[in-house]
Amino acid sequence: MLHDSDRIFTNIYGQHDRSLRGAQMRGHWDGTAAIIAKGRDWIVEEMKASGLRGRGGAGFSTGLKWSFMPKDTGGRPAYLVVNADESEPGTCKDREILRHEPHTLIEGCLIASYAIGAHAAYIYIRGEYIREREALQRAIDECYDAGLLGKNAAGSGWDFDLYLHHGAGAYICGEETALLESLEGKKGMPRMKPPFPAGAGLYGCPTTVNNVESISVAPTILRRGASWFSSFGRPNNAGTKLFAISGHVNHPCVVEEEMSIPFRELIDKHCGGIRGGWDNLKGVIPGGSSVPVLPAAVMDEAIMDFDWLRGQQSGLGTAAVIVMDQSVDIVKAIWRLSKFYKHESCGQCTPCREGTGWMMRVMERLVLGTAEPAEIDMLIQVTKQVEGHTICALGDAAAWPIQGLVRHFRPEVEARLRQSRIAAE
Ligand code: L3W
Ligand code: SF4
Repeated sequence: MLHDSDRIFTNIYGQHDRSLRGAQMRGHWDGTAAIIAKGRDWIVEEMKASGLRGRGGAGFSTGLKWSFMPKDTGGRPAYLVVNADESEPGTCKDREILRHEPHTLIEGCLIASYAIGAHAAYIYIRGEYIREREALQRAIDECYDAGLLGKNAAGSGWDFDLYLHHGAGAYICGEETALLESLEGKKGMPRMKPPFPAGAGLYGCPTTVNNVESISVAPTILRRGASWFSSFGRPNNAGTKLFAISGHVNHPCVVEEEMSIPFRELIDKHCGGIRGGWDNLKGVIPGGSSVPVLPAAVMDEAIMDFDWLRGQQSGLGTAAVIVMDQSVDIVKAIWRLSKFYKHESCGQCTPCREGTGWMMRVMERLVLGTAEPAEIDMLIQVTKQVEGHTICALGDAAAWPIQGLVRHFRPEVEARLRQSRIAAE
């Protein structure tokens, strides 16, 4: 059980002073130079031991990612790039950090950059986040004025500059290599991996790309210790986590909770339950639009972490929990996601460019009830042709929600086709 004193984000609702002074009074920027003085290896090892897995969707170990950065860069600069392009439908957790807790992120940028050998970091923020950008820039300016950024940042002996760059509203720029392309002034099109950014990232230099939340929790982990952080959640699913809960709950919210919290507890404790009661629950997309929907029966016993949800052929993703009650037309809801992915495909690889269009059009016929029943299996075959055959994960993200729909709601899809046929006769 998570107590208030265990929360990293103590101002997530903006109820306290957001300025540097306020952040310092809540414990941020406390002993930053002392953490840095412990050295690069200590920081990376402590992050590994904490068990923090990336909070941007993929869940890759943050400490391990930092350890990939070469110590000998061959004269090239190293960079930290923070992915604040939060665009995954349902996801609005980083927005709260940017608005109300910007100092957790800025302090995290300094410490992470030192740990990977970077003297500069870029925060790539989504174009629509205008107020968030303003709040973050104000906080960055405060830090420069206070000597926490710039030469000998925070008295650490490390020179460090932080730049804010805003995107222009393309979902694909949240994919790490498309983001790097965009930051370089080019069209946001994903690169083939490998090489991973640690080998060749921004301007071909060693780069670490991390999500806002991953960087923001690092200073508190290092202050309170890896074992404190790893004491929350199940093994391999450590820590506290921001959940963004939307849809048909009584009180949608963003909340920091212990990883591995049961779904029922999360919703009852923070959202006042399901609209119309638990019997009214139909399904949940547990981790942002890219992960497959799960039906109420599965969610009844769900544990909200990476491994449990993966075991159900879904995922924790960004922990954007989209709750749907019985009023939802689930076929139409998934069609809407197909339309989104078709629109956001960058078009450079054929399975995604053509496949997202195919999937959307068949989904459209399922919504209208004009598809042949055999098209359901054909649709699944198309998703298999796209999944795993593309340059970036957008292709998978377009395929998975449809697979989830057919896996769990096939009788509903079939009944819809039968009813339209009867109506047409
Ligand atoms: C060096 C290796 N680095 C992996 C690094 C890699 C990346 C991280 C994870 O997609 C997912 C996507 C969305 N040497 C490495 C290595 N890395 N192997 O580790 O890599 P990967 O490829 O597993 O994932 P990704 O490309 O970062 C992210 C899904 O998250 N998603 C969330 C989307 C979220 C947003 C948002 O608004 N925040 O867009 C939800 O499910 O679909 O599958 O850094 O370089 N051998
Ligand atoms: Fe572009 Fe889609 Fe290929 Fe990703 S999978 S690179 S979005 S065409």
